[in-house]
Amino acid sequence: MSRFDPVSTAPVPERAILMGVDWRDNAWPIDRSLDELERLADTAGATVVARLTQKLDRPIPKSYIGSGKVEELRGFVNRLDADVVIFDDDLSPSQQSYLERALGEPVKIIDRTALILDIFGLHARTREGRLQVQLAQLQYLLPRLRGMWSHLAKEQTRGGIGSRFGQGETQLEVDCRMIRNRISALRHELKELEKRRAVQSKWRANSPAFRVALAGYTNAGKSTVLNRLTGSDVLAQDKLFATLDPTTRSYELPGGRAITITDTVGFIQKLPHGLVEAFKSTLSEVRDSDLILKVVDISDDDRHRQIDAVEHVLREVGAGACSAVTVFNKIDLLDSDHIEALKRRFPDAVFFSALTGEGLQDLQTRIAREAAASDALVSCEIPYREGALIAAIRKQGQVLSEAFFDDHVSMVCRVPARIAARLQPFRTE
Ligand SMILES: Nc1nc2c(ncn2[C@@H]2O[C@H](COP(=O)(O)OP(=O)(O)OP(=O)(O)O)[C@@H](O)[C@H]2O)c(=O)[nH]1
Ligand SMILES: [Mg+2]
Repeated sequence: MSRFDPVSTAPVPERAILMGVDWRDNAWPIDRSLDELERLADTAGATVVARLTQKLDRPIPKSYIGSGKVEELRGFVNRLDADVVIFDDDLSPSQQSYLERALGEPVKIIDRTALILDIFGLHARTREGRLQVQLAQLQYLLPRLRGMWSHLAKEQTRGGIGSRFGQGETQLEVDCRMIRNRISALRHELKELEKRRAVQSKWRANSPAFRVALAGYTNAGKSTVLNRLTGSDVLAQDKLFATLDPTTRSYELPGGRAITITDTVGFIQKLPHGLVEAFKSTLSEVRDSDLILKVVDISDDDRHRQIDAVEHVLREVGAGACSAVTVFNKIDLLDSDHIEALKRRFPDAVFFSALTGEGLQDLQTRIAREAAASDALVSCEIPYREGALIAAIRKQGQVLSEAFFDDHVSMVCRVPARIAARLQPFRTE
């Protein structure tokens, strides 16, 4: 079927060429990085028709890649009738517009960041998620407007259709101002939402439930882990960045202890800093948790590089020092000898399959152990008027001994850190 088939009503997938630079000190081998870029392109609805690479020590300031490579790329674009060239690293606005001119209209030049921003735009569901993505997209767009308008400026000197649009520079200035206004409106709106989130998280901080957050590389299986543990039905898909907005579920551990588990956006190597910035308030869910479960897809050959990338983002959001447990997920995809060897190598990790449930008990036991370890042993005398606090101790903690007096109860108990803080005024030693 031709791509211009007049009968088909489905959107025609864009034909994409991937362009990667093999830097001398690449953390990822270029092929693996391009495999991932291809999955991102696929998630965004494009079909990859070719991949090109070049070995370089550093980017060429004007054109990013060498001039011979630009020519080669142009040949590929024409021969393969490509709609878009996707660079695996960030291009500066001027490199992007130079390449667009060099390769000729109508091919689009985008980079990894633009592709990720596009996918985020497709997957954002909540108001906050959509605003965060819009903000990051406009911030990306603003410095690139000049390049876009240069096409129209060119048209103006030639006359004809397009030449009557706006007035070159003035129109550019109008657009820049509009985008800047929109950016500050978005910032304002997000601040308001953030305040609301702060109220919620303060409320949660007062609630003694132990808070667990799932973090990890995109597609590691975080949402499936949440579903397996809590019996929920959040979207889990073999797609990159299926989850964008955080979901929190309460959950009762087998011993009866109530905890909450939060699933959130996945990480990726070369995650654009602007996006981390835009998602700061969403990612605060991870930073403010009592325990991070670092979910790793053990079946992925790149798992070590993925772990490094996740550590990098966690540090960036200020969650680098939080207590954490590594969960090697998808053990159903490995043979048992391999798993045994890995267990010996990583004695502290939990081995789990969110798909089959294998290792569920180990995971539950481990969470319970971590929760118990964060508890404090407290002796206190609590006046009866603090009924809610007494009830919280009974519900969330363990009463080891108690004696009743006229106006207070005297207790020795083991309680979560947040209850221990509330017991501070009533402590007896
Ligand atoms: N074989 C196997 N597949 C799994 C397991 N856990 C998750 N998957 C699959 O891996 C894919 C990704 O799972 P998700 O739960 O969406 O992953 P995620 O980490 O939430 O990914 P994003 O939200 O996209 O960042 C889905 O196709 C799941 O069915 C597992 O234990 N074994
Ligand atoms: Mg998910």
